[in-house]
Amino acid sequence: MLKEAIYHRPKNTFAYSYDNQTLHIRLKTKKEDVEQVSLVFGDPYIWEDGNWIFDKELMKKSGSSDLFDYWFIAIKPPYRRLRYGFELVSGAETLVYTEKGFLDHIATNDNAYYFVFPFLNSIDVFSYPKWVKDTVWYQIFPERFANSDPSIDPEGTLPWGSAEPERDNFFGGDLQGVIDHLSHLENLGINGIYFTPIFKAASNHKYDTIDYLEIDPQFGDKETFRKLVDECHKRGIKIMLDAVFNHCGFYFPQWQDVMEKGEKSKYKNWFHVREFPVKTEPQPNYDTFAFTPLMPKLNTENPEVREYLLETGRYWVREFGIDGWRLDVANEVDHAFWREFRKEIKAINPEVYILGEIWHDSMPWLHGDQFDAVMNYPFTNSALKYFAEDNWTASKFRNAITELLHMYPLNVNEAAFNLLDSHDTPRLLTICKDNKEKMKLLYVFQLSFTGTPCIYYGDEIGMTGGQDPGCRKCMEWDPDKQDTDIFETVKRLISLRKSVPAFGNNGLFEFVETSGENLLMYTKTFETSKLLFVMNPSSAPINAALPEGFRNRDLTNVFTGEIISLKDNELALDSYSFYILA
Ligand code: ARE
Repeated sequence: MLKEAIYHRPKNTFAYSYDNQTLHIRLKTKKEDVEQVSLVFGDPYIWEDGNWIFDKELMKKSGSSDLFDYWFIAIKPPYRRLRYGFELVSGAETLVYTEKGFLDHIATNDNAYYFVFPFLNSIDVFSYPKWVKDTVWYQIFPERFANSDPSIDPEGTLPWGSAEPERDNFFGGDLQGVIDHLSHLENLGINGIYFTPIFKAASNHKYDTIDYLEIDPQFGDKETFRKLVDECHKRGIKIMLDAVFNHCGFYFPQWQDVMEKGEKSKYKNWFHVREFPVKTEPQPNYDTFAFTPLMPKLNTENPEVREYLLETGRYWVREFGIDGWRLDVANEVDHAFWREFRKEIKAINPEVYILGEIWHDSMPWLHGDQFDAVMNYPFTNSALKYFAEDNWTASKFRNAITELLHMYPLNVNEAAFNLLDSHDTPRLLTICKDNKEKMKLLYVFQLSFTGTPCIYYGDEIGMTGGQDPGCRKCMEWDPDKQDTDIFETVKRLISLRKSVPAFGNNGLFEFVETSGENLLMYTKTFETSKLLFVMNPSSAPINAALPEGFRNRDLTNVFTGEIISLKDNELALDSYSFYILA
């Protein structure tokens, strides 16, 4: 047994409270090294004749990557406290892994050896707004969705779709345009909208905020925004706004005051100015987002800045009833601010979804005291490498997704914001090199995976576009130019996600090991209902030998409704095809 690879550490992704009664315990061992793991566990205070009383229960393998096997058990300690260790069997070798190292037997004379989950306090359980589990999001870049009110177009606005998007051109998208096209979203089955920034700013992307408490005049006014929120809520559609608290825009009045008065400005400590006078060239002598002089970084350790931003967060929840905040460049703002932000927002409405924009491992923000979730770009990157770019084999993809699922507690995974592209990346169809069959496979995976999925505006009708600004074209509203085949596929998948419990977030996701380079199979299980997803993202047809539970009986293709009878339990898959079997 390779002891160096055996790892457990309580109170993070290896031992956590899943709900008020349940602990999830995980262990990591070298791949294919350990044949059997049992949890050895008991109440820390129950002894008999000087011996600690323990139970033993087999753990199940919850996944394998290229390096590790992961073991899992859910346990409900009667008194919500636990002492535990692991009995590992590998061939003739049996070891007991405890907090104090390895024993050759289960010692009961002293339970101080063992790991401990001291007490399952309900308030410590990672909780997120449960409506998120059943939400399918649609991301809107407001400047490019629909122009319904030309009277508020900024100077130089171009006719809709008349030119390629540039960093600094405008096409007049506005909030009334969203209201006028809600039926498109309803038809697709969307029940959540994520808006990139809508507050007053100079650019077409509005990440350079001038006034956090005003709607940008080119998008409309507060009355129109209130109408938008009401119209969405009437349709069961949630609204999430984009909070840009890491930095402001160059024309933010407080920054302009610093530019004008330098060290004499009463706002000089709202920012991180390294020396005065302030210089923007050749490099800014103040902290910014990236090296963008037009985006001065805000000093969120300054109590005045904190209160200003906290009031922004409260205001749009309190006065307009928004349902979520997406936090821009969230990883560069201090944790103390986010802890306070969460407290303030949840005090007004505990059901608000707090989503951080972080592109990497985000466990430090996901202990339940800061964010409900992050934008799951590691999911995005793995899915694109396998389904779109043909860079990975099925086993490499399984390894990456298995690692991803074990990077966070299950209740964190359930709230993860699973996107395939965004306003910061090339569009899905472009990444798929215009192969829309590959794109459909990505949607099957995204819409059946654990977490809350997001569709980027226009992808559903086959829009293309490269890296920002290319991915920000005007939405295509000419029905003759919309790809209804993609639309109908996404619509059907969303409908299945909503109507079939195993399909959505309540279904347990498990890979089925396959030998083929490309054949991907996984199941989703909810109570007694089990779905089998079989996918071939390659250009060559392949055969799939179906697993136990889907053999020697007629099957239903849940996606099409057709009944399938297989003579030898082999399913033939054309290139770029999928089956969802029950
Ligand atoms: C645009 C171009 C830049 C150009 C700049 C010039 O993209 O290449 O230099 O214009 O002005 C907003 C606008 C962008 C604009 C940017 C700067 O939408 O169009 O850039 O402002 O003016 C990292 C951050 C992540 C950030 C991305 C862009 O971690 O937070 O970079 N995303 C948010 C928003 C953006 C927004 C900003 C931040 C600024 O979603 O839309 O940009 O408010 C790897 C790294 C990530 C990195 C990612 C993308 O995966 O791990 O950390 O994200 O690449 O670069």
